[in-house]
Amino acid sequence: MRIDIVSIFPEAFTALDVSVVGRAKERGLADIAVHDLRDYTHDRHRQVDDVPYGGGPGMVMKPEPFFEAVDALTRPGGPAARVLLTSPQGRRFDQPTAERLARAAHLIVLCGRYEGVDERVAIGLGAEEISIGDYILTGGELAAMVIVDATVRLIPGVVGDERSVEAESFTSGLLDYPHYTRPVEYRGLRVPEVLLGGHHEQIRRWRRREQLRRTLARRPDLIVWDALSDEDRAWLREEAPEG
Ligand code: 9D3
Repeated sequence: MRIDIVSIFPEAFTALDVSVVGRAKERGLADIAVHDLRDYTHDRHRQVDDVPYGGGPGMVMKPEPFFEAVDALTRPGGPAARVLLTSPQGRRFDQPTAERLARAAHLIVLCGRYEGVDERVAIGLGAEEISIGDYILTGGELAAMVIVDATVRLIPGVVGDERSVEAESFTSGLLDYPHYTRPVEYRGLRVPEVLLGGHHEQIRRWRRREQLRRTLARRPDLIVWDALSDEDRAWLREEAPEG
């Protein structure tokens, strides 16, 4: 997969050179390039923003550098590129979106900044606006890195053990159970006894119960009651007797 990122802060993307994405780059599974939006301006000041029509605070990113960047990065005869625009107004990025993007041959990620981006970028470039969540960032660069990280790890061969990625599509939709490793006691905190015994059925039931308990406490929105077993539902009713 080819990924082009366009930003006024290209140096922010060194974070993508480490870990799983970095290895994917090295191994040629993801061809990721970062481009300075200002390289697609033509004026002496390399201006990428201007005052908003209609007035109001802040600056708006000009359309022309984005259009020229996408033109330059879309090879004629090459695979049709999907163009993304990071934006607080976008659809919320989630795992199904990452799975959809991972099937693309070429992604171009445009990073917004300032108060916003001229609306013609979304309309004229067919750019899909994507937000990463309901909190305010200072710009789209971190959002772009989140999107690229979540997408690249789904490319076949990128994550070392293919089974861990496969397993994700079969997960319960619950939060994970607590994990422990050695030592068995640290600063007075002990590993739960059930994990030390090697009784696999007991361990499986304990972990399932912990998953249900945590999900109910922290992410009740994730619980699909109809998808649970009678035993699961009974456990959950113990946790939340009034529910
Ligand atoms: C507080 C300013 N807002 C209303 C006047 C508008 C605003 C503009 C630009 C708020 C944030 C930003 C910068 N954020 C992004 O470009 C962004 C973002 C985000 O803030 N949260 C989650 N996902 C994303 S994707 C891009």
